[in-house]
Amino acid sequence: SQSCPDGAKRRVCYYNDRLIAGVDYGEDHVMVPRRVDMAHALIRSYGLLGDMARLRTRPATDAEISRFHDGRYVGLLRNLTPEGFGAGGEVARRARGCNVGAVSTDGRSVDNPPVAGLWDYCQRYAGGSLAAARALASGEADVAVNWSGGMHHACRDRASGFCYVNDIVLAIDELLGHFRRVLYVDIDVHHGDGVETAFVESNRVMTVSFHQRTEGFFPERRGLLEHVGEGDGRHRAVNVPMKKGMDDDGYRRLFEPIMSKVMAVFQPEAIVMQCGGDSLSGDRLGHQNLSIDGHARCVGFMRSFNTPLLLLGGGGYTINHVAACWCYETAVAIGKEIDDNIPSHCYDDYYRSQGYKLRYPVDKSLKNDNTETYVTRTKCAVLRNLCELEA
Ligand code: ZL4
Ligand code: CA
Ligand code: ZN
Repeated sequence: SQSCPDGAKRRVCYYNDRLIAGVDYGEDHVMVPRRVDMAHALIRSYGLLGDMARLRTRPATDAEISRFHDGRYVGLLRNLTPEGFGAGGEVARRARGCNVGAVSTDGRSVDNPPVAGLWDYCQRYAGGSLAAARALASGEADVAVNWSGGMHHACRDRASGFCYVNDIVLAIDELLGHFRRVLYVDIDVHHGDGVETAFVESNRVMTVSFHQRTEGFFPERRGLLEHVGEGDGRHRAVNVPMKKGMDDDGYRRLFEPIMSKVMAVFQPEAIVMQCGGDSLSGDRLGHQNLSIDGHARCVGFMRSFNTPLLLLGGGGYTINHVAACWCYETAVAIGKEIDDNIPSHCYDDYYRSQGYKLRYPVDKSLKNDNTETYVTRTKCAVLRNLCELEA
């Protein structure tokens, strides 16, 4: 991994678990784990599996998950079944205390439902991220990929924002056993609050989140420019808040100078990147306007530093867009160009609305509230904070 020039191939390890695709958050819930299977089917149909080593792994153990999570919360998740929950009483009460199944005023819609097979699901996506971290630590891989991971909101003792177990914190913790400094970069449209909080006082982990910061957007009151980390971690939390309608150009004018500066001042030995697909144009929850090229350019940019790189999924609620994006980013990880025409495969029908092309057009009618002045000011403010880390 020391000296492969950019554009050159990388040794890529890839994790996929078919059982994750069957997890059901509820029929009208926006989180659809099947999108990971759709991405996998696309990756296979493009012939990319032959360019990667497949990670063989086991689900994460209770002990591994307990390295970050609270023992009582782990015990609750492990024993939670929709039946036990439905029976009401003690289990449901304890679960609600951990933000699982907390009911909103309409009496049914919840962010974190007590899904069937919940613990198995958590063990599998966390197992994938841990295996990916180990593949980087051992030097087996230059890039390791787990599109089912990236659950950045989960806290030590509670679920949040569709996330129950924080596989990112677990993977970073694993990397810290082998690397002195680990950089976390989060391009999901939401703020990476769970990861930032876990390492807010650490001088060995820098967290960087790019996100939509508008009135009422989840998670509220997080990800402000002035949140820069605390104690030993001061200036090692970086937040890049954006308005609605962010396009490829504006994003790039923030991402590249900020990440170049981060790499220069922090000098990480490993990078973990959360590639949430809800920052793409046309997402059901996000209001940004990135194209697949704009999103993948960020991945390509981080790859170009030749530092061990862990790629994770995250959000993404227009599932055909997300699957196309993660397939494209898998090709970027490998260093292979792929055709825009989607090969015929089992999930074909989902791509009809985008003319069976990988790259779908952005929303030309969406107003970009990120003025040139806003982008310049935000960039300068972030760079100024980062200067504080220079010796
Ligand atoms: C939904 O089930 O802001 C939309 C949106 C539609 C179907 C019909 C139910 C309608 C969740 C979201 C009512 C749903 C209202 N349907 C849910 C404060 C909230 C309390 C719950 O990408 N209501 C909470 C979480 C965010 C809130 C975003 C992003 C995760 C990630 C990484 C998490 N929660 C208001 C919303 C549903 C829907 C269910 C929804 N939830 C949109 N935004 C939220 O960063 C994976
Ligand atoms: Ca983010
Ligand atoms: Zn998100």
